[in-house]
Amino acid sequence: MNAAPRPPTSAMKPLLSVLAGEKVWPPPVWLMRQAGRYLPEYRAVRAEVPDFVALCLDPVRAAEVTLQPIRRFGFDAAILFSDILMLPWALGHGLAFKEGEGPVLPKLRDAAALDRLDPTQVRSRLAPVMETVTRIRQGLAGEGFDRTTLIGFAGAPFTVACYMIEGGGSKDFAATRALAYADPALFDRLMDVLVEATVDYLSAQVEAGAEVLMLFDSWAGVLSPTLFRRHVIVPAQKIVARLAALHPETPVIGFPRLAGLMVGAYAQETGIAAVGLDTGMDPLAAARLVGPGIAVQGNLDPMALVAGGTALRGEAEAILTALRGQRLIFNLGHGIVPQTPPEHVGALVEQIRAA
Ligand code: 1CP
Repeated sequence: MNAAPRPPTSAMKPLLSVLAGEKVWPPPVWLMRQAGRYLPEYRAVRAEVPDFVALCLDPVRAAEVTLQPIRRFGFDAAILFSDILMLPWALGHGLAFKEGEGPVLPKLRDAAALDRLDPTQVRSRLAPVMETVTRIRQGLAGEGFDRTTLIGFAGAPFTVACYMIEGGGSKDFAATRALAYADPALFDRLMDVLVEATVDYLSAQVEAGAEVLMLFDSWAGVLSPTLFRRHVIVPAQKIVARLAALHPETPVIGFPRLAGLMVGAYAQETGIAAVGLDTGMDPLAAARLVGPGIAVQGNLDPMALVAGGTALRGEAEAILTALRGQRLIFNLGHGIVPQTPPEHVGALVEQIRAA
């Protein structure tokens, strides 16, 4: 067993301090999808590797694009450049990214397809991702980013299952929800496979150098409260408990997007250190539901970042005012969109640092 979680000290990186229970002001700031197509330097690397899966499996380039936004903006966190769908890929499920279409996967609808998944291959097939993690840690230290924390991540089992069952993106994941009601035993078995594989994958990321982990449950909010408990809260509980036993010093941030009122139960019952709020959540009301023991992360509208100017300043100020002096990690309510002007990101970081 490792030592108990360290008490916070001001010598800690700001993000780790907030996650350890300290109130840090101005709040640490990073942005979901901060590496990506809005940056010309990302587009240049992307042009060298047209296949997105190949980019995620290229440790030198993946580490490079992870560091690009840190060099430009000095964010408090770097997030591993990869994708939540690399886990189904590693399970042997198949994955392709089609230009302009997003991800395309085979549709998992029966026990035969589930039985074809091979969890024994996850660590070896994702070894290049672990090498990326190690390279990012070395890059951050080598370039003097001593206050920047490295976040590893995975999709949460329900959101990963959404893409595996639906065969790609969807606006409401109707086939996934229908299957959850029609064949609960099959659905539970898929969730169990994904819980195990996710623990294995995230644990390997910590061993490689990740300091914080984040679970992206982007489609949690399409579920009824009953199914939300069964397929969002319970799997997150299992993953966080297993990781806490393996790596007690590594905090987990959960992002149950569109959870609405369920955010309170999610935050209190899963064992996470911080909860990500999506764009539609009132930060003060959400923080009350979440309770004092858990930090909140969020939740600027990515479209305010596209607009810039007074709209951006006003929206950022509203979050800072609502949670002034609280345990806040400033972020967006969802990922940066490609049309975002990089100067607006710079202006936002300046505003947060002056808060
Ligand atoms: O063309 C390109 O360059 C690919 C665009 C892209 C990028 C930059 C995809 C395809 N994935 C990523 C990277 C990525 N994805 C990261 C890297 C780190 C960072 O934040 O900078 C992370 C954390 C993700 C996570 C991810 N992928 C989520 C969860 C968060 C969210 O945005 O809701 C989801 C749902 C995905 C699936 C995915 N990957 C890519 C696309 C276009 C999609 C969405 C498909 C859809 O449902 O429409």
